[in-house]
Amino acid sequence: MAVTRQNVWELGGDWADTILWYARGVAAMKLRALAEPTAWRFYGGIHGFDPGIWRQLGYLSSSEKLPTSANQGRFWKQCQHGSWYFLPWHRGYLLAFEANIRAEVVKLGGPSDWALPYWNYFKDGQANLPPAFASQDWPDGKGNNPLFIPQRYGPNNDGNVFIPLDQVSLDALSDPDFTGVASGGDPGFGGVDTGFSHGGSTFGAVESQPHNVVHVLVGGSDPNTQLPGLMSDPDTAGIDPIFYLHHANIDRLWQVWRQNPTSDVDPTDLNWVKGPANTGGRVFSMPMPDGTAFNYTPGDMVDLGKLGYTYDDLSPAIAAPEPASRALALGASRAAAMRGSEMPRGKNVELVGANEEPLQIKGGGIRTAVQLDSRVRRKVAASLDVSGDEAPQPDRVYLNLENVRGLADATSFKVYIGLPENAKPADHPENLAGTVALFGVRKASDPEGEHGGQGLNFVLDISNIVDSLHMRNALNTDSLDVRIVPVKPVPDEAQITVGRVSIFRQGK
Ligand SMILES: [Cu+2]
Repeated sequence: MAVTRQNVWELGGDWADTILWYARGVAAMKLRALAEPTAWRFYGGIHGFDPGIWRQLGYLSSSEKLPTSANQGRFWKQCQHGSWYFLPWHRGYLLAFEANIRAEVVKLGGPSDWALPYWNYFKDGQANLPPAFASQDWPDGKGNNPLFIPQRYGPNNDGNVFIPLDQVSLDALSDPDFTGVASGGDPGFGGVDTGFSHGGSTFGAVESQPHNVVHVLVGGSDPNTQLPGLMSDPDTAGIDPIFYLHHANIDRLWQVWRQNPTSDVDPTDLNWVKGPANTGGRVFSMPMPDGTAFNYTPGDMVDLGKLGYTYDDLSPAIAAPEPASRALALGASRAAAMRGSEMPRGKNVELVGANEEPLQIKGGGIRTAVQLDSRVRRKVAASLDVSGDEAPQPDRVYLNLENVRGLADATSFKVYIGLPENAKPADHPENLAGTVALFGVRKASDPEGEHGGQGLNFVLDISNIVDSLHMRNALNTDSLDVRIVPVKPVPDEAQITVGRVSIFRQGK
């Protein structure tokens, strides 16, 4: 029997049956001891676990028995980030989680077709945290609502949780490639080729935006202690019941992307299809309500029909790109009009320029100058001057923030390029390259961690901005101004640094 995951804001009330049953299922999982594989916090530990942070936040007591080392080794610290496994790993995680909740629901006399709802913060009027998650009480007014957690601070760190739409985007959906390149160009919709990657360094487009940004917007950080909200850190995110509704939306976007006519297909490379186990890495494995383990590969995760579920709405939620002829009529450059057709991208990646020194991001932000190599810059300019129908695809241009390190995951910044001297960034949305959030930065900066503290890399597509600079003759310059503007002021203790700001071209 196929089940349908529904929009949480359209269930017919704040405490519609689907939500009420979710709360009862969560409550049942929360009653179990941490060491039981179907316990609530055990499921959080599958995503990520850090005993120090769990203790600080009150989710682990020092006397508590941890899961057996066999169960920790098999199930815990599994989430795949900064990787082409990001989407399929989380799809299997949600399926198993949903099966556990459904088993509780059925035990309590609820519907056997219960399905996890999703939160589509992009839809009109749906940017607020669904009310059942914001209330400390059950609908009958009794306290201890299991969907409520206190460590959810929101975009202003005041406990009001909503998604400001100027900080999120669905641009990832127009990336035609699932997987991209790890060397400064397009990372693809779904991420770059990695092995088992529990905290990778380069994010795919949909993981970066909206996934990471929504995580830290919901989680925020405690204004008094600066500790992250649960959703702001991958080692605690899976303990927050809203996590699963956010990820159901990301999972839905994968299916929306697949149905997009300009999208390529999911990878066919065996290292993707068979997962990290193909090269000797860990098996993706989830504990099921009957005591068995559900082992899966990315290849098992591509067909919703076979997996037995769908979504009530798979419409794109963004306008399709303008056809080239109409884009030209609207005054777009020829290069932009051609890019609108979203042909597969050339795989040649070349450095156009970089800034000179690492940057510390604090307070209200910082500016730096990216020195451009004149030869490569001219190549970019020439590719933008396309003419005729047989012309090659114009170059794409990417801004990279490399080796971003620090301690505060709930940090996000807006990145602007080519701003005029003395301009106020907020007055120039046309120069905004994008918003990035540092979900995972603490782990990625740990010298003992998976990548030796190399930090995170962010890749922003700036093709259209470069194109319009070129049209205004403003690209004919030796350096390009880049401004990094924190969304909220960054305290010095956060120790946020950017190793290098670079610009790459990608094309023929
Ligand atoms: Cu996530």
